[in-house]
Amino acid sequence: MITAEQLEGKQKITWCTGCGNFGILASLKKAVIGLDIPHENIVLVSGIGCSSKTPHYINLNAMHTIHGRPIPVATGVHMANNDLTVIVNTGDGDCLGEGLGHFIHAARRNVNIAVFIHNNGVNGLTKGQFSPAARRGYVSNTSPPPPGAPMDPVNPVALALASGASFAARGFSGDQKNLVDIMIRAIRHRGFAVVDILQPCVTWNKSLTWGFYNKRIYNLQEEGHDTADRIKALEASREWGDRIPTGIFFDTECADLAQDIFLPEDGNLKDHINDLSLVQQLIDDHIL
Ligand SMILES: Cc1ncc(C[n+]2csc(CCOP(=O)(O)OP(=O)(O)O)c2C)c(N)n1
Ligand code: SF4
Ligand SMILES: [Mg+2]
Repeated sequence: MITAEQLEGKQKITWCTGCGNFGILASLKKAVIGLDIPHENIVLVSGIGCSSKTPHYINLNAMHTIHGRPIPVATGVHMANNDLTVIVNTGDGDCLGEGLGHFIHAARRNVNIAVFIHNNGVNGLTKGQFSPAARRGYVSNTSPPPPGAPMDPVNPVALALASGASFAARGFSGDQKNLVDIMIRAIRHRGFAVVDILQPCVTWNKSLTWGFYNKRIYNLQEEGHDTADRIKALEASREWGDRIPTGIFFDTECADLAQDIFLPEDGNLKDHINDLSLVQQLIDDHIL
C-alpha cells in the first residue's frame, strides 16, 4: 500500500495561501492511498497553469506537458501501456480553452483515463483573465467593460455528457470527503471519467469564493439521483443558482478505445519490438 510519506512531493508549493488547489491535492493523495494500486503504475499528466503544477507536489510518475495538451499526452501514455492508471490534472483554461477539442474527442473515444479539472473560472497563473468557465458578466482585468464576460460559460459536466463520456461528476475542493470518493470512483472507472472540481482562486476570482460555494453546494447522491440515465444527468448538470449539484451525475460501462483498437494478440504497445532499421530507413528516405 502507498503511504502518505511516499507521496510527499519534493518541491516547495507556490500556490497562494487559501487556494482551492490545496484541497484537491490533499484529496488526490487520499484517493491514491485508497486505490491500492502499485505506486509505479500511476501516472499524472498535467498541462500549464497553477493547477497543472500538481504533479510537482505529489511523488508519482508524471509529465508536466504544455498548455491545452495533457489529454492527448495522457491518451498516448495509456495506449502505449494499458497497465498504467493515468490521471490528468488540468485547469479550466487548459482543458476548456486550448484543450477543448482534445477533451471532446477523448470523451467520444471513451479513452480510459480520469480527467480532474481544477475549475476556478479564471486563468490563474497568467493573472486572472476570465476563462471559458467564467460566468456571464464576470468582470476581470481582461473582460470588456461591465457587464463583463459577454457569454455563457462552458459547462464541463454537460459537455462531457454530450460528447459521450462514460463517467461525469463534480466535486468541491472544500468537501474533501466526497471529493476523495468521487476521485476513487473516477480512477477505477473503465473509460473516460471527468470530474469538474470547483476550486476557489482566492487571488483573482472574487465571485466564485469559498463562501459562494459553501452556501450552495449539495450532493446528488443524498437526493437519490439516477446515475444510469444520461438525460437526467444532463438535466442535473444545468442546475446553477441557489443550489449547485456535486457528486456523480453519470456512470455507465461501455467499450473503451483500447478495447476497440487492440486485437488480443497485439497486447501492450510497449511490448512490441520495433525494427529500428526500418525507422531509420523512413528518416533517410523522407526527411534527410
Ligand atoms: C500554448 C500556450 N498558450 C498559452 C499559454 C499561456 N498560459 C499559461 S497558463 C494559462 C492559463 C491557465 O489557466 P487554467 O488552465 O485555468 O489554470 P489555472 O492557472 O487557473 O489553474 C495560459 C493561457 C501557454 N503557456 N502556452
Ligand atoms: S492565482 Fe489563484 S489558482 Fe493560482 S495559486 Fe493563487 S489562488 Fe490558486
Ligand atoms: Mg483556471
